[in-house]
Amino acid sequence: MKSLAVKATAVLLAAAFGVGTAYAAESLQDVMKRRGLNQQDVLSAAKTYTPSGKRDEFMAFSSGGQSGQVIVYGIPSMRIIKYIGVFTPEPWQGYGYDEESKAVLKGGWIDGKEITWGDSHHPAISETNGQYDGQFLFINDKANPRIAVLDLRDFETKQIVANPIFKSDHGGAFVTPNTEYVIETAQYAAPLEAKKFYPLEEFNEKYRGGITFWKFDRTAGRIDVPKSFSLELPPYSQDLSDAGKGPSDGWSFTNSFCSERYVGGIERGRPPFEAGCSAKDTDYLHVINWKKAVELVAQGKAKKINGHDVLMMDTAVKEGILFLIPEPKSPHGVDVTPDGKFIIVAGKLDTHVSVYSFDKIMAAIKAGKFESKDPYGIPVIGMRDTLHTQVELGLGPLHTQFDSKKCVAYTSLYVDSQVAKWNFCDGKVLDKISVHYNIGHLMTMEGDAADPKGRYLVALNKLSIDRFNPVGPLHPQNHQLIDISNDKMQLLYDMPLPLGEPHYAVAIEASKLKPGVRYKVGTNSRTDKPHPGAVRAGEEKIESKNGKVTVYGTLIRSHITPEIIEVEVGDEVTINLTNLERAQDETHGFTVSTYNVHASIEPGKTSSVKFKADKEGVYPYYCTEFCSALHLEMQGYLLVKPKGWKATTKEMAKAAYTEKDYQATLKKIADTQAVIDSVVGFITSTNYKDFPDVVNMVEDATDQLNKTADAKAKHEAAAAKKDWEQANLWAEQVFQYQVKAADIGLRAKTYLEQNGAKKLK
Ligand code: RUQ
Ligand code: CUA
Repeated sequence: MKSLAVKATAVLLAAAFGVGTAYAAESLQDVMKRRGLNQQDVLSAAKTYTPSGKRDEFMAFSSGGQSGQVIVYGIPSMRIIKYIGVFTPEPWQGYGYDEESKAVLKGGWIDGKEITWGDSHHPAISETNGQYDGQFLFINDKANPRIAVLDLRDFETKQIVANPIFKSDHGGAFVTPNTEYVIETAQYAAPLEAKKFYPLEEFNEKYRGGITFWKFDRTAGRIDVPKSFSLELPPYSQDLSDAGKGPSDGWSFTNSFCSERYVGGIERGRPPFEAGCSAKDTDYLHVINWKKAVELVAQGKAKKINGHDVLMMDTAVKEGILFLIPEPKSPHGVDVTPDGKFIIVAGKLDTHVSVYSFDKIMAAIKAGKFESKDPYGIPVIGMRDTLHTQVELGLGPLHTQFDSKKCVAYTSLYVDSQVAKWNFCDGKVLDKISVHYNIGHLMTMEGDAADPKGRYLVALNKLSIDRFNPVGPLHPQNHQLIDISNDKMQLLYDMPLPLGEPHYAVAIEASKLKPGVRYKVGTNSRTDKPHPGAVRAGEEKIESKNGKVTVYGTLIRSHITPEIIEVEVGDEVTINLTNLERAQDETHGFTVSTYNVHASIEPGKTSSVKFKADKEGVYPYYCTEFCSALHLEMQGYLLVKPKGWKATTKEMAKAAYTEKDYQATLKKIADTQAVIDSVVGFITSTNYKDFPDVVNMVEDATDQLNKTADAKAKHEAAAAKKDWEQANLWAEQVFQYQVKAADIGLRAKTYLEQNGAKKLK
């Protein structure tokens, strides 16, 4: 202790007299020297560092890979801002632990079975006229073919739909230019009929690929399942897709691999899939007239498979809505240029990217100029007749994204671990940059849209090997931020992503997102409708009949109403809770000991948890978010009583409060009121009404103060009866409301001071 004190004194003296360099403030040069940074590093830091309180220009939505979640982060800071539970239960948000989200997850059950994991690959932001509109996000699950809908007003998953005919998917989610449809394509071919077995010997005849067009109802914010349909496709391992836009609107494009239709079989002495699926020099780009397909389905030309409309291949061929074009070799990505004129395909085993001209494709179709038919009778258009150009980029080209600058594209080179910048109009390579290591997807700002924003590129690297401090054999993935605003690309930042393998990400201008701060009181956030279990303050109740106990409760700092729930063993218990807070960021959580339930209840939301009280005993419940100074006291007891248990007459223990205690509490209330009055005086002396956030806080504080009236009446009534225990406790409750009001008031005052509020005269 003594030596510490001596040290502290020395430091103070040194600071006061400027003695010794160790204690002087470091200059930028000092820091650069100490941390071994060069000019370039400092420039990168300046381009990415986001000071406290400042926000990012873009928001990225990344697939969470095998976590089945979505990861939200800011660009250029690369700060992770949220994880969103999508295909997988996510405890923080109560996702999969409250009844409302369980209903969403249940939409993703397949063959009546619960699936608790997902392999999420491709997120897509909703578009209006080919431009990101920031309203919805879609993402697919490859392992269990499903599509999820997230609403960007609250960043919550609202719907999961399971594909009715596929066993896997990869090419999803991609949206048409006005989000009329969300596209999902099968990956590994299988029989389309549910639970139908055919041997691999019948692969060519009975196994099929396909493409599903999920109808999106923007007003409802949900996929309209009955209005959705699919197109039967050959068993060619359809891979990624993209929708045409501008001149190519109405068409969609899907690349494929393994058009060899190889079925593997190492154990039968055959070469493995990797050999058999890459034997041919070309695979097929699928060209589909989806607008015409919609009409055909409306005309009743689809066949029902598993209750779902499917346009069969022979219909598609007869009606002229499905064509193939050879594409080299084992391709992976397909991307339509922002102007909608070209379709870019990259072959994993070819060093080129191929740029197809939409005009040329249309001309060939119109002229009926086909080089052949595939085994299923689908017309094949000659590659030479449709190519605009081919550009040699490097080894393992995969995905392409676009710049705000005309004709400029970026393609990931998996094997070379590079990003190539090139011009798709004149076919020239412009620049290359190395990334670490093995880049899969890449993403530019709004790089899928008709009007990309340029500025930044993120390389989604599959390996990170030596980039970060080692954490055992399983490494995080590495998202590298690259500045693309100049001729030469510049690497700015490495972000480890430790939550599955994020395949793809999309980024949108932050100003386009308009998330809410609270729900209308009593909202079921998963349906966006009023929750039947919602109640207002004072309406809380517990109903019990026929072995079912239903609690209608509320949450507000810092108590749960009710605080005691009594049930009999074997009862089915449903606890509905409404968060009555209006204050921003005042979330309460809720759990009951050992019953495996949890809810995150944001201001205005109503959530419910349900369980069978199958164990006798005493189970505390509590709020799981540190919401206020008395958060730990935000608690209650679930009493699970033995069958037929009779209450005794024993009274609860009383605390021996006296009149003196009551008077002391009253004094505390008066002092606190003086603080509140001075804060209110400060706020109202400024132009606070010009600050919407402060107006909200003032409303919240007033809400809290309004609650004191009832508690005051109660303590005065008790005092009149000389019941000092009740009088003192209700007076304490008045004080608690005051503390919360004062807390909000002080936050408002600080906000005004920091944001340049002006004094009114
Ligand atoms: S994947 S590395 Cu999109 Cu699933 Cu390409
Ligand atoms: Cu509410 Cu802690």
